[in-house]
Amino acid sequence: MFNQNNLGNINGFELFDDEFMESIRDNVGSFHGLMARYRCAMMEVETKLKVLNEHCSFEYERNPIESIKTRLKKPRSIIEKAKRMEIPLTYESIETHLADIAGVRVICSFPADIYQMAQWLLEQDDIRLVREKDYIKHPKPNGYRSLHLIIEIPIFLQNEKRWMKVEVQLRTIAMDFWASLEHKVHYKQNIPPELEREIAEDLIQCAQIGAELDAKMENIKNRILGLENGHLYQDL
Ligand code: 0O2
Repeated sequence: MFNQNNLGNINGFELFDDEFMESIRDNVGSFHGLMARYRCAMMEVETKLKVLNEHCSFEYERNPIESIKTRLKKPRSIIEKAKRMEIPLTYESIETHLADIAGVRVICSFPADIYQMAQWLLEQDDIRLVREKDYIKHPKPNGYRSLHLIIEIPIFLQNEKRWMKVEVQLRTIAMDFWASLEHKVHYKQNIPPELEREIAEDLIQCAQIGAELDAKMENIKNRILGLENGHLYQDL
């Protein structure tokens, strides 16, 4: 049986991926309802970011955001993550424990823009910060850089207000370039083991080059705009 509070009714669910996927199909209405709520939350966050970008456009004559991408985690990825986390396969538990079902990726022009956009977003009174991971100040060992925010945002339905979690990833173009290509390499299956280590080292080096590029471009921008400390927005 597959209902609102029971995604699979499966004991030892690790053995029953296909059965689980089947049960999603059998109770597709509830699953679509959940995904629709995440989609609404993503739209709300995307709109807020577009408003901030538009604000900068008339206030400062520049756009700090290059592009925004949104994605909903696929059912299979949701199950795999739930399995890894060893949480029950119920809607309630998935909503509570999985923070990245709805993802918004924000590509900014410069590192300073990332922190400014994040600050302005988090200052809004209908946004709650759940968790922040700063992989820019503290890159992952493989070189990955991005600012991750898990936020909660309310969506208003017919008769209720629901707080939904959304993962916001903020990156520069250089960080996104690296992450996109690393993702492809990472998921390529046929890398010989003797090459793995070499490739990992090269990827770290590429990430460092990306970080230098970001710093240099930011410095050029600051010099052109005559910003001694880089705080374009300080007089707002
Ligand atoms: P997809 O398809 O991009 O969404 P947590 O969620 O806090 O329990 P988790 O999942 O490790 O723990 O979260 P974290 O560290 O914040 O990273 C989650 C997402 O960041 C990933 O989502 C990627 O999008 C991105 N990411 C993190 N590390 C790397 C990395 O080393 N390389 C690349 N290319 N991306 C990374 P998913 O779900 O893995 O994939």
